[in-house]
Amino acid sequence: MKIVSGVLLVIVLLAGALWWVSDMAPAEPIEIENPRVRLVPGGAPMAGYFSITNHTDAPIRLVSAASDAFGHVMIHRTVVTDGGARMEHQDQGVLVGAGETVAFEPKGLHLMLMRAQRELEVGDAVDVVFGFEGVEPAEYRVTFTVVPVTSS
Ligand SMILES: [Cu+2]
Repeated sequence: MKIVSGVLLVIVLLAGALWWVSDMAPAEPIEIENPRVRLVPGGAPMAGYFSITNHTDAPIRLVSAASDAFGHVMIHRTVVTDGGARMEHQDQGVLVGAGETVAFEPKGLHLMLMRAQRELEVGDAVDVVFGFEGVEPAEYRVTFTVVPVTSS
């Protein structure tokens, strides 16, 4: 009898611990990792890369990006065809499924940051405000680091 109640106590404690852990994480519904902008001097457009993880249990959509450091920001995807590579504006935004991660990376999805408002250098920080549908809050401010154009 004593053993049974001891086992029961352990089970109750474990369940409590599991509930506590699942209640703790994740802190943020959206996680953006390794945000970086490849420096291109001379006023040419620059590409921004990062990965985005949706920690909610419903799909979300990245619909906009803006930055005080640039005159215009677009969401692009590089599409490679027989004739070469071209960039397509993602006018429907980018869907991130529940629990999924989408990578913005070279030769794929990227932010196209146009008309830098000041001369940038490697190591500078640039804020980008992302707009989302399907999650609250709908706006996320993310600090990108300016990296050499040769970095991945
Ligand atoms: Cu582009």
